[in-house]
Amino acid sequence: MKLEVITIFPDYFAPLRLSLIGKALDDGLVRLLVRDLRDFTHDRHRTTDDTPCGGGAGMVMKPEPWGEALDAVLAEVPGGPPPTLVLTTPAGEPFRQRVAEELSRLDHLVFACGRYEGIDARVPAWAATRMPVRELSLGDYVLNGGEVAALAMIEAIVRLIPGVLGNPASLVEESHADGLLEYPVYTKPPSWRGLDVPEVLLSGHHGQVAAWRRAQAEALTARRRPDLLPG
Ligand code: JD8
Repeated sequence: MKLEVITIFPDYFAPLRLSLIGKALDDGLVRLLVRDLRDFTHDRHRTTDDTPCGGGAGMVMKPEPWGEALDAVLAEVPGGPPPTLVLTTPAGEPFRQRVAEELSRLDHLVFACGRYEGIDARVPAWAATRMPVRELSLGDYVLNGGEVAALAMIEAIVRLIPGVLGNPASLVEESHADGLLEYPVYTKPPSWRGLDVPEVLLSGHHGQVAAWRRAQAEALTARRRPDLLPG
């Protein structure tokens, strides 16, 4: 996967060079290019925002720098299939595990990270004439910009790419992977501060362990996230 990010805060994405995502980069499973939006401005102050049309508080991101940045992205895939543009926004479609799975199968993703009151609405409108556009929200709360959301989405997406995680089997039982929350996990010691590991997990009966874990996941989901259960 070729992964591009366009932002006025490129340093936000330095953490992607760490841990598993960093290894995926080193292994060539993912190629990352972080573009500074200010490189696509032409004034002395490298301005990326302006006052909102119609009035109101705050500033809006100008369309021109975004247009030039996206032109630069497209110039690198002449005649080839265009990337999918992911625009993070609180007004977006909810980013869920199934969206992460869908995006993890694409060859080229570009994340547009806005700031201020958001990006001029003509940017996604124009971009949609040149490439698929997904406007996605990390959750129902307000952040100061799109970078944190993009980081979370990128981690959720990249970890699903074959070869990134050492043990792909671990993807199967994860929370939300099978529509349920994850069962509680334990390790040694068998007793800690008067709290014991459930006996079944020490029994060596794999079938009983699997049944206990499924029951725990179902009970936890019913208690904390009944909305995830069918019917
Ligand atoms: C992109 C600018 C800040 C948002 C005025 C605060 C996603 N789940 C999410 N919450 N917030 C965002 C998000 C916030 C952003 C931008 C994403 C660009 N802001 C704006 C509107 C109100 N400020 C997000 N994904």
